Amino acid sequence: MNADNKEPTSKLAIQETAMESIAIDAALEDWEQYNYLHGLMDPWKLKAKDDTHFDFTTTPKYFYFYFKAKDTTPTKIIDYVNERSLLYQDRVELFFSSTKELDEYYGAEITPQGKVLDFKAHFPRDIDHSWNFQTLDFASKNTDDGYIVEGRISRKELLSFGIVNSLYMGIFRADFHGGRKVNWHTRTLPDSPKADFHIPSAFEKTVFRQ
Ligand SMILES: [Ca+2]
Ligand SMILES: [Ca+2]
Repeated sequence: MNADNKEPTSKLAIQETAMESIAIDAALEDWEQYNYLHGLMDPWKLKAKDDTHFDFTTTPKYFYFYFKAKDTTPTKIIDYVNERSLLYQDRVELFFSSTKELDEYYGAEITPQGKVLDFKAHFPRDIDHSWNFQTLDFASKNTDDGYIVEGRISRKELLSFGIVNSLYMGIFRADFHGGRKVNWHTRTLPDSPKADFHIPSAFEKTVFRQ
C-alpha cells in the first residue's frame, strides 16, 4: 500500500514539470495526451465529425490548449478592419463559463492567420466584442491540409471569471467554404435546430484534474 500511495505524488510532479514546458509555437511535439479528443461534430449540415484533434491541460499557472484542424478550403482575410472582420473566417473557438446558465461567458475565436475574435457575453447573446483576454497567448500555423492553433490563458484570469477547478466549456470550429457557406462543428451537441453556440446546451461541464 505504501508504494501505491507514493506513486501518484511522484507522477504528478513529473507531469507538472513536463507541462510547464509547453511552448506556444504551434508545434505539438511538446504535448502528451491529457484530455485529448478527435473529431468535432456538425449535427446540422454534414451530420458527421470533422478531423480536428483537440487537447487541453492545466498547470497551477496556465490553461493550455491546441487544435489541429483539417481544412482544405482555407479562407483569406482580405480587408481586416476589426475583430468582427473575422466573422466569416475559418477559425477554432473556445468558450468558458463558470455557470451552466451562462450568466457571464467568455470566448476566444482564433484563425489560422493568427487573428483572434474574443468577447465577453451574457446569455442570451449579449456579446461585447470590444472586450479582450488579458493573458491569452497563442500561435497559429498552416499545415499541408489545415492548420494548428496552440495557446494558453492564465489560471488567474480564469479565476477572475469565477473558474477555479471546474467550468462549462464549449469547443467549436467554423469551416467556411465558398464565401459564406459554413459548417459549424462542436464537441457538445447543442439543443438547437440551427447552428448556435451561444446557448447553455453547447457547453459541457469540465473538471480540471489537478
Ligand atoms: Ca508547442
Ligand atoms: Ca475552410
